[in-house]
Amino acid sequence: MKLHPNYYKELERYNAVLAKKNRVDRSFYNGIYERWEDPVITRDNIPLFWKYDLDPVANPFFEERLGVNATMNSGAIKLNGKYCLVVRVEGNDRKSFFAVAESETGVDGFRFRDYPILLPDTCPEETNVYDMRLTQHEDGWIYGVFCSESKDRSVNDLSAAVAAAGIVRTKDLEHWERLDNLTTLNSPQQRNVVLHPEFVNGKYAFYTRPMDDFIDTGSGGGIGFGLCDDITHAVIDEEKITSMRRYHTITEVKNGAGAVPIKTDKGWIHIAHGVRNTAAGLRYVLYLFATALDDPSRVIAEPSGMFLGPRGGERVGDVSNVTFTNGAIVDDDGRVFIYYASSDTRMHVATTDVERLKDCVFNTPEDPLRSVKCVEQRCELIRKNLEILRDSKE
Ligand code: M1P
Repeated sequence: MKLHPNYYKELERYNAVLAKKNRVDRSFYNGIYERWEDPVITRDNIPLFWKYDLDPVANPFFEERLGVNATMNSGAIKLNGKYCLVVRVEGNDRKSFFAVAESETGVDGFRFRDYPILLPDTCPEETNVYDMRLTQHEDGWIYGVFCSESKDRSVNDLSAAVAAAGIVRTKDLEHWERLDNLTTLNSPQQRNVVLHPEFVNGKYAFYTRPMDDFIDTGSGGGIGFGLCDDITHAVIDEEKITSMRRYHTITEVKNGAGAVPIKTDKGWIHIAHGVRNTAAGLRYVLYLFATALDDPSRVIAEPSGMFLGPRGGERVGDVSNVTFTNGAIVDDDGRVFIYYASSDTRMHVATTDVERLKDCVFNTPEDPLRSVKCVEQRCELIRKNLEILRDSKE
């Protein structure tokens, strides 16, 4: 069958996107990580056959029938030698779904598998799903924990919603078993829930985000932590707070766990997101903290301020001024690929290694929480450096 001529034009464009080599952005330096010139996944990575009806009789003008608006917040693991992202794909209809995209390099050439993930339809009330965290657990399964959103029918408000943590598991990112949603007895809503990769005291351990409401975390003090016995019917009866929200910091309005924590000899490194309010709306940035190896809920290092925030074109998108991560991959040689979305629109990568991350987490000073103390902190650094500079000239 002869296809519409525009199909071949669009296919050429799609192939060029997938073939384009990404390069480190040399205009940026902070010593901690590299940024890359191009996003790793945009809606241009979506196969044409997901969007167009290729039948020239049914679609004589070669019009998009099921468009895709955004590709963002992706879980990440390395599987069978490939860098795999479970991408949050948002259709033009506003509903999100999950799809696996794979790359040989981790920084470019991300190709979606032929079909998106069709989750077992076990929750009739569920309207939307998004932001899957992928955990390669020591029990041998790969778990996906995601936000399962339903309409809140308890109030007379069309946009009121309830967020819960959905749980699936797989061995190959192809066949998925849906488990019960997580129940947290003391928190009515949950989002940004992450499964810890190891058992803690013989139990499954989750990082949670206690919330009073769908948007506001309300009295929720920060990122929670709780244990459960049975992952197939996960119930957490007690959440304790690990990384706390603090006044006049990047976490003042909310925070949430991001990538699955990275195990190092000095502690678990967490890459989370913090949210503050501004006159232009909420601003989401990434930040780091570390917890103890013998108790992954106990914070042992809290470097000051943001780790990564939106920059240049990253600042603009469907929800502007946002960077958000829910996936990172650590290679056997210690290289770390931090996948982050900008402004709820596209996916990027920042690359570093475990040694640099450790150095950043454990040697960046803490936030002294008041301007005058911050100036003292900076003056101390300046004094020391001016001495070093003087000495270097002698
Ligand atoms: O729009 C920014 C982010 O908002 C939510 O994060 P949080 O629950 O911390 O407010 C999430 O819905 C996330 O998907 C989104 O990127």
